[in-house]
Amino acid sequence: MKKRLITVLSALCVMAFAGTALGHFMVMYTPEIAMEKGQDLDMRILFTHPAEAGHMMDMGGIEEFYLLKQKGDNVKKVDLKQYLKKITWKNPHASAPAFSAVIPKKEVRSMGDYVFVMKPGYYFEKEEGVYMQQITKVIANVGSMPTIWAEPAGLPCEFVPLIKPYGMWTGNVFKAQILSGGKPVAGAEVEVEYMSHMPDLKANSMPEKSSVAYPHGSFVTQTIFSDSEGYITFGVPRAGWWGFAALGVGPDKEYKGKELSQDAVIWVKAVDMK
Ligand SMILES: [Cu+2]
Repeated sequence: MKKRLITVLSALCVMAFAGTALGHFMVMYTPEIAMEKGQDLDMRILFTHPAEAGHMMDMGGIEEFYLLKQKGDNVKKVDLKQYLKKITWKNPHASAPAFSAVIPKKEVRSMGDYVFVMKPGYYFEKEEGVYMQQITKVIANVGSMPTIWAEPAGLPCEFVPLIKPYGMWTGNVFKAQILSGGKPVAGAEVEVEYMSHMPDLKANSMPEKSSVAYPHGSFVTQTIFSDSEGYITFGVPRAGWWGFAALGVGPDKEYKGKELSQDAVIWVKAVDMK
């Protein structure tokens, strides 16, 4: 009897927690992350609900935007803030301030991995009375030579992949460890969404039509948890872009006297085997 009550209560807790800020994703997008040669990378940074081309949020500017790449035995950090341009991103029923950036070829020329990191400002979610900040990572590769993709980037919180996030087939299992302050986070709640409305970089918008028919709301934002050592596993059912957001795992818990959800986000891309 006692046991059952605890189960019910913990289920309610999980549900209440899941209700906070469901399906928000910082999106850092460029069409191709597995490149043969270095090239200009056309990027967009926006804050939305990508599975629905839904509601958009003002991310509160960008605090940090840089890439990490291997140079000799060291990892070199290249600041990319100079390339940011303010834009307005328009979804069918919402729009918000966002950013574009063309990262010139000279920054992504040599073979190896490029870890892009973006730390936005703070977004205040009025309904919940909490601030949100999603520290976002996307890993690209030039020339098929792997370098630093599996290394922690030293972020306040982050996903460290255990499978090349730019070299995944449809049906592969995405595995990653969630770190906060460099330490694994057990039992972290992770939301997973599919980019079912592909960003249109010319129009700076997402199309109205979804590429997925969702049979029930539960499929729009899937929820998984990290295990006791901070690992997540997720079988990737479809080609395209998949976003993972570990909620409230970051070390900062408060901003301007209000609760802060400092989240880790990573985007990965799967390709069909032909
Ligand atoms: Cu929202």
